[in-house]
Amino acid sequence: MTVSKKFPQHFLWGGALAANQSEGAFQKDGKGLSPVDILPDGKHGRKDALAAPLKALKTTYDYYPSHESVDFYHHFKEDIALLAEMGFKTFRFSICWARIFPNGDESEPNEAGLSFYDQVIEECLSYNIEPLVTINHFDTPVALMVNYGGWKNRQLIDFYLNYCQVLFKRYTGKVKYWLTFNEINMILHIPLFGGALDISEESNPDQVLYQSAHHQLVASALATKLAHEIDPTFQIGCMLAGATYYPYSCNPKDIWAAIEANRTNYFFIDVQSKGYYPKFAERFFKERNIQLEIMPEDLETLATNTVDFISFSYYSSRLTSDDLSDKESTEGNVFASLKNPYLERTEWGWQIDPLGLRITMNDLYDRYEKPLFIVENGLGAKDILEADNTIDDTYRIDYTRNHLIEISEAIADGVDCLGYTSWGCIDLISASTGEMSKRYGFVYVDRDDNGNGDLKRYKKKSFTWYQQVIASNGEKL
Ligand code: BGP
Repeated sequence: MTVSKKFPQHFLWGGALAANQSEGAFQKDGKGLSPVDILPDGKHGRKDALAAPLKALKTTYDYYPSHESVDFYHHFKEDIALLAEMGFKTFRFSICWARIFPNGDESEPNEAGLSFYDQVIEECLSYNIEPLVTINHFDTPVALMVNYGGWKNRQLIDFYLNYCQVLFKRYTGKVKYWLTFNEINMILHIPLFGGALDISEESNPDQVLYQSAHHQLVASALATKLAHEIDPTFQIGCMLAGATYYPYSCNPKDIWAAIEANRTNYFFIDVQSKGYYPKFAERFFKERNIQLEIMPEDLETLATNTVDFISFSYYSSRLTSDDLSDKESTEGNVFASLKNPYLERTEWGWQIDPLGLRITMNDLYDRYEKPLFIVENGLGAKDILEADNTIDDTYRIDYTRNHLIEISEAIADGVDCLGYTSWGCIDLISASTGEMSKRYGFVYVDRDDNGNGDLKRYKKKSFTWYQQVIASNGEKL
């Protein structure tokens, strides 16, 4: 089946990776430890390690999936050539903070780390691929957690800005699109990834989480200011783990529960896009005994340095109710959702809801009226490499096509959408489970959950399909 849809002329088609899940080479060229480097895979206690990372740091595990990962560090030329062959207009990747500042607090950067990203960026530009850079994708150096307590410490704002300054100056004229923090709302759900935080011993974790979030929001605003001073053509985006919550029923109590759940996500983008804390935050903080320490200049900083565009990830809608006790739930992107009887689920239990993407896009655009960028979306599935080296991932083609159809519908609704980067365009390690077998890519990487495999790359069936989608600017879906 081929569907024809309309997309804007300069729509940025592409895909996304993140350093912490693809690079490997975890100690190469002076790199410091990243949060993911201290974690085992799911079978060996990843969940417990995420919940108490300082303890995990002192533990020795049999296997650390990130240490070699899919070794993008040594395969980037071959990988970017494959992306170019698919016709990518943009490539989203992240810079690993600990490659540039191994301990996070040095004043001078590590030249060897920078030279790696010089090469990645040059490689993209040589194919006319627009780099879309995430400055911090779950990647605050572990040393900042150990020595400063992570983002709960206000000093991290300065360390982050020093890091940003190095990147902005070095890549002016080469990189235009920047994202300050990947899925900034994830700090509430995976504090190690989101904020290099260990909250296992905290008496009021909410206080720590929201104080840390405040520091990141100020850091993001100051980075936006700095970016615009260094290069006024820079486009700075926030990044949300998106997806609208639906109410379980038309019971007004369920409607209210959904409003409240959505607000926990909007909270972040309200600050980054509107420039001030939403009114509902006052009551929310009071009821949870959260007292934010806000410096007098912070509110002005937030107000005058809002983002240029809003990016987000979307894997599935979410469902909630006033009474969760008698209802079945299912896995989702980090946090579980109630099971929606109208939706099918992936092998990992994530619900599949393409129309939910149109709904989320309309919600976000109605609320903020700024250009959107879908920077993560995709299907995590078990792929089979056949004896003839082919991979038939028709299910991934169907998933992606159905989501692209809804994006084009949202564009027809009037939403301004800059582009689409599908997640894990080359197979990589799953963030939540540490598995390799949860694959998202158009390119298969020969590696299994135990670290076996020769890392060879193979094109999946979806590779050719996506190539034709891009070549036709969405007219052949
Ligand atoms: C998002 C993260 C990504 C990515 C994705 C898929 O939350 O930004 O890093 O991993 O989810 O999740 P998983 O890898 O757990 O399947």
